[in-house]
Amino acid sequence: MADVVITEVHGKVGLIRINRPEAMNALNNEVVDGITAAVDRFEADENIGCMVLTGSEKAFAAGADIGFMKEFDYMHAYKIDFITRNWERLRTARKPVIAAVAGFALGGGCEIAMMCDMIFAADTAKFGQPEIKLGIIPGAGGTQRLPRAVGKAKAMDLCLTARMMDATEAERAGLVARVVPADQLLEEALKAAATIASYSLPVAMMVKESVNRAFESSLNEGLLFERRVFHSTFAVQDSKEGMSAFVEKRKPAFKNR
Ligand code: DAK
Repeated sequence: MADVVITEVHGKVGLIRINRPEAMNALNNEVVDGITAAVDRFEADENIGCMVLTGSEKAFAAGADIGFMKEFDYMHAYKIDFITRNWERLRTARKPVIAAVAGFALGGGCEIAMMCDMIFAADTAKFGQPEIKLGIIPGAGGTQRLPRAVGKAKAMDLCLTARMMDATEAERAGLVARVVPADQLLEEALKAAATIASYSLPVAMMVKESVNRAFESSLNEGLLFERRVFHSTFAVQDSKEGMSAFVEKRKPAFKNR
């Protein structure tokens, strides 16, 4: 049987691909555990500076595997801590992660994309939280991350009507960082990831941590956090290298120190 999650290394970028074409990349435990293992591996690999999570041309992921989920009862979901038990690894990744989305990103597919640091969308991408059609609610972060990304009005619209949003609307609404032609999606995502990976890794991690703080604290606390982290960059050798290289009109040679 083919691996449901495939990993590749492209220079300093770790690529993670969901690979269940027969089920529109629907997410089951095997897929989520596979993503977790891939993130663990790339986080531990000193050579990797950024990750890209992608699916297929047709589907990034069409949500949770409905066949697997329909057998659940409340006590089982509670006891195994369904979703929480293996879902959070992407959120806790310290290296930046780009979601490269083509085709359907529905339910858990949209939610897993939103756990990444930014989303690049092919012009074929379609985002949605259609759980209400199944008699459930978005339960893997959708009711919390979607309003933060697109505002309450559009989040309510998507979660309550179950309609899909195309890439243009998603970019306009702030869910998506860039929209690119479908045949250039992976290339663009890998290129951006390579750019990120060319910088000092600890500094890229500090940027990510600081931007994320904007969603988890008041402006005052967030600014204080940012300022302290900024001060600490003067203790990073790579900041000396970056500024010296600029002044000396040469390319910096970052050492991740
Ligand atoms: N689960 C299982 N199979 C799926 C699937 C899904 N979510 N989505 C598609 N498939 C299968 C179809 O059954 C079909 O299989 P065959 O009949 O060929 O055997 C095949 O993929 C192709 O699908 P369609 O024939 O339906 O293709 P269309 O182009 O007509 O439509 C579609 C594509 C994506 C619009 C449609 O398939 C669709 O609406 N899919 C369901 C979308 C949805 O409701 N998703 C679930 C939302 S609930 C979790 C993490 C998160 C969550 C739960 C657990 N874990 C950590 C495990 C979150 C919950 C949700 O996502």
